[in-house]
Amino acid sequence: MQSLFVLLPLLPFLHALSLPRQPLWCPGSRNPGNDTQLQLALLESGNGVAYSIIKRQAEEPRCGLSQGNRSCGFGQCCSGAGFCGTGSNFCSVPQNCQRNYGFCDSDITPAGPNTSDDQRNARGPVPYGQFIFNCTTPQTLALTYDDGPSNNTQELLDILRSVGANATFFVSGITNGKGAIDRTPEWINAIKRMDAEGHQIASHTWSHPNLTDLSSEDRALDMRKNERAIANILNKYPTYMRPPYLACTSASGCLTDMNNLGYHVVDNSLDSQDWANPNNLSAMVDTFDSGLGQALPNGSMLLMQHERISVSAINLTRYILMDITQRGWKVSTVGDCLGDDPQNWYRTPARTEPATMAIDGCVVSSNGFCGTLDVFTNKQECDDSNRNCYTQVDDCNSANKGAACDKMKNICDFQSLYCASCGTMTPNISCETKDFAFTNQQ
Ligand SMILES: *[C@@H]1O[C@H](CO)[C@@H](O)[C@H](O)[C@H]1NC(C)=O
Ligand SMILES: *[C@@H]1O[C@H](CO)[C@@H](O)[C@H](O)[C@H]1NC(C)=O
Ligand SMILES: *[C@@H]1O[C@H](CO)[C@@H](O)[C@H](O)[C@H]1NC(C)=O
Ligand SMILES: *[C@@H]1O[C@H](CO)[C@@H](O)[C@H](O)[C@H]1NC(C)=O
Ligand SMILES: *[C@@H]1O[C@H](CO)[C@@H](O)[C@H](O)[C@H]1NC(C)=O
Ligand SMILES: *[C@@H]1O[C@H](CO)[C@@H](O)[C@H](O)[C@H]1NC(C)=O
Ligand SMILES: *[C@@H]1O[C@H](CO)[C@@H](O)[C@H](O)[C@H]1NC(C)=O
Ligand SMILES: *[C@@H]1O[C@H](CO)[C@@H](O)[C@H](O)[C@H]1NC(C)=O
Ligand SMILES: *[C@@H]1O[C@H](CO)[C@@H](O)[C@H](O)[C@H]1NC(C)=O
Ligand SMILES: CC(=O)N[C@H]1CO[C@H](CO)[C@@H](O)[C@@H]1O
Ligand SMILES: CC(=O)N[C@H]1CO[C@H](CO)[C@@H](O)[C@@H]1O
Ligand SMILES: [Zn+2]
Repeated sequence: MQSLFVLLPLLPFLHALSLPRQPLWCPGSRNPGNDTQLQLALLESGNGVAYSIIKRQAEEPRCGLSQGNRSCGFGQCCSGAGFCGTGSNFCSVPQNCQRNYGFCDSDITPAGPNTSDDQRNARGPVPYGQFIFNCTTPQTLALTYDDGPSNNTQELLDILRSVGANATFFVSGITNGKGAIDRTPEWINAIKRMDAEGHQIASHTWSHPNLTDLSSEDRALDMRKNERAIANILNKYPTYMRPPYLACTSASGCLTDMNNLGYHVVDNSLDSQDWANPNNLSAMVDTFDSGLGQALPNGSMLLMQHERISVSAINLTRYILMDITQRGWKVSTVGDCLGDDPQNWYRTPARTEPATMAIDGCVVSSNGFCGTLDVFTNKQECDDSNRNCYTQVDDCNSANKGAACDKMKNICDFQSLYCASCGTMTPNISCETKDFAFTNQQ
């Protein structure tokens, strides 16, 4: 089916304020001529069910702003060009789906208890709820990558590891049809690896909306969804965020909302402009060189790049790392370049349910330690899972992972109580991972 659609190149999503609001190309648009072809092809294949679905769409295919604000039917998404359908050509955000005229990927909610009631105390010296443009530590370069994780993450992490450099990843939860970060093994592994190798994980929202345009409620919802998804992977979520398109005005109440949610709002001191010419390495190198040329010898730089632009994430990063070490500057995370203790970069969610953790998720993750809980469905398995829990605490202690081991032990203790009471009482209460919820000790 897919091959009959007009497949448009998935251009990396761009976010400078200076960009025209309407892209020149039309994401998600379909050529009606090809709709007819699609129907014929399905008829020939004798696939009656698929044909009837497509036919219904063909009869009432239009939706959205340009189409009298018509909404699509249940479960259908309204593409940018105003057609109803399913799949990432119609449903993926931010490019392909018109929100509010049907379903969009942004409407998906990660599993697990929400973070609505979490304490969000301000900690550390870095201001909350206002834009941060510069590093404060002299002679540091903060490398930041938006819109990941992506197909470039692993190679980028290899490059950073080869020189021992730490960077900051502003990750978005469910963009560009890549699947939810906490439900896609590739992205789960990428985010765990970022964390394990000393990089900072920050939020770039769940669905990449223009936050200025949203109501306070929708802003908080989108931020919290990304919190839950990241916490499903790492059992912690960021206190640093970068708004998509750098759009989060004070007048709209966005900055106040970010303050209430406990976020540092990170802009940049130099935009690599990788989005302007995504294949032109020398243009990016020129931009970087002239930015660095204007910096004082004891200055600093907070650079913005895009992870999905391969020439930027891979080639430009290689160039920068070579160049910057010659200058004697240090590459660091945003948190480090602002002098903020790594403990302040994240919060621990008040509530967690292991059954809703990401595939192979950590219930405790810190300093290279990933504590897991084996899934159980009866009392016997609960006890086995609990024994393995304590084994991990011992291993954790042997490896001197400090506070992480105490956190893990707390969870094992909760589980021990749970296993002792489940499956035995009248009425018989179930003994399953999904019914075991624990509270994280702050
Ligand atoms: C569609 O919605 C937009 C924005 O809400 C509004 O400005 C416009 O008048 C509506 N059009 C119709 C035909 O209802
Ligand atoms: C979060 O969970 C609480 C408790 O279950 C519930 O009362 C609240 O409505 C939820 N909030 C959101 C935004 O889902
Ligand atoms: C990422 O890689 C996978 C397989 O390696 C491929 O199917 C997919 O199209 C790629 N995505 C992008 C955005 O390049
Ligand atoms: C990178 O982060 C790790 C873990 O926080 C830290 O031990 C290491 O010193 C950092 N490297 C640099 C160059 O700052
Ligand atoms: C974000 O929304 C605001 C308010 O509607 C608008 O002024 C601004 O241009 C939008 N930014 C982008 C990049 O679309
Ligand atoms: C790439 O950028 C450089 C420097 O801005 C410019 O001179 C060159 O023409 C560009 N190349 C292409 C193919 O656009
Ligand atoms: C950086 O260097 C300039 C010029 O040499 C000097 O005026 C300034 O005080 C220095 N700033 C810091 C933070 O050392
Ligand atoms: C980027 O680096 C790759 C090797 O990793 C190389 O094949 C490619 O030609 C480079 N691209 C540019 C634009 O220099
Ligand atoms: C509770 O159910 C389990 C299996 O589901 C069974 O082995 C156990 O005997 C039951 N206990 C009581 C008190 O009914
Ligand atoms: C009739 C028609 O417009 N056919 C187009 C369908 O889409 C392909 C590209 O996928 C075009 O090459 C055809 O011209
Ligand atoms: C003190 C300092 O370096 N301020 C700079 C922070 O970044 C903005 C945006 O690039 C510059 O305009 C400031 O001069
Ligand atoms: Zn972005």
